[in-house]
Amino acid sequence: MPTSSLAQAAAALSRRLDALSKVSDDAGATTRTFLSPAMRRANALVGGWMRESGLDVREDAVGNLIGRTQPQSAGVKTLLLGSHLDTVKDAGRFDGTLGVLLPLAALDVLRGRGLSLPFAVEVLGFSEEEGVRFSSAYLGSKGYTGRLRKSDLTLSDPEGVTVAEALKVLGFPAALPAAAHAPSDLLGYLEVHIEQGPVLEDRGLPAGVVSAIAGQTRGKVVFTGEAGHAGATPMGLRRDALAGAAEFIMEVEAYARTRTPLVATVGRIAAHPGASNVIAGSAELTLDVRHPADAPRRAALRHLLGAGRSIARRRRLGFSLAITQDNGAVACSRELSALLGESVRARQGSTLSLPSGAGHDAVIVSSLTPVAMLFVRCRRGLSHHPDEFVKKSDLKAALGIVVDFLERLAARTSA
Ligand code: HGY
Ligand code: MN
Ligand code: MN
Repeated sequence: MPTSSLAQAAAALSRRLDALSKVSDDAGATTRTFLSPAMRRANALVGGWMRESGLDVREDAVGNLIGRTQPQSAGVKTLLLGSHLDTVKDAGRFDGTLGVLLPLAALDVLRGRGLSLPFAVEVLGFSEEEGVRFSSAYLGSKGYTGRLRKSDLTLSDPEGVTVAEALKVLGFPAALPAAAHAPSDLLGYLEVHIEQGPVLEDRGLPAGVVSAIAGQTRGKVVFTGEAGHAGATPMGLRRDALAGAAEFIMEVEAYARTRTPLVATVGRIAAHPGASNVIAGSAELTLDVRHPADAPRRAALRHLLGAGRSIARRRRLGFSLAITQDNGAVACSRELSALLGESVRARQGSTLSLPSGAGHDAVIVSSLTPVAMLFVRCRRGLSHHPDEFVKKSDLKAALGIVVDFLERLAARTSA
């Protein structure tokens, strides 16, 4: 099993992040969606690295990759460290993967220092966090925490394949798994993740501690009108679903623009039949609404539901909004975050507590155990983009913080 100095482990981490980014469903881009062929290859590659670090490795019923330092035993608690291995389309190298691979490097460094931890560690590579394929995020961590519901199994992708069918194709039971652990077995969960925003770079800090994770609601919106001849149908006689969708999209943006820190996004739209000389008979779009507090997010949903209905009425269209995901805001554990803050301060001289506008698996894992998150600076805060970038020196800084955190937690647990 490798034992490394901090510098060696950070260099190896950087090489692994590069290698993993090449495991993709799209040649020339990094794309790994839930239960795709690339996801299986990524699990095989990362599972091999977990074994190199001496972990027992398994895949659970929804394809999560799980590596344990020692078998579960009475009286020995487990610390969870992890993030997700799936990606958005044409993704960067660090979103999710950093939180799965950095803990392996930290264990190698601790082994090199001859430190054996008084608790078990489980490194988690969640199979689905982004919600790209089924427009509903966190299916991996929901499976791990026993929160997967029948309604999740019936979600369908743009090709009409359901989650249950996709699981069966890969040989996973389309069951509803129970939680992997009882809360009493766990010490907590630490997720290391790129900030995906500009704050750390603006403050000149390699890392910071996440205070809370914004609540997030996602939905599918459908406008239905009547397809017709683009040349022969007078403007006043049309029921143009795409024009109605366009008016709705502008309302989504206008509403959110005047209510910072609310953010609302239509990220995908599909018009049917989708021909240049045919008036769109229907238009399907995605909606993503987030806010650090729950009440303003719910108010936004109510407003946009009303706006969609009035646009539809005025244009003689049908309108529907189906919620595909709804997660309240989550506060990180004060105790774990304070300990993490001590490590950040010890390693970089000062610390910063900041909220997360992006969603993370910690939102779901927080139902099982207290969670803490370490944010790592990324260039220009760019993410969900192939130019996502973390400097090698920041990788080393984050690794040093997590090693320090594990040493502090070990000392506190042994005391
Ligand atoms: O969309 C998000 O917040 C995250 O990247 N899954
Ligand atoms: Mn992520
Ligand atoms: Mn992401």
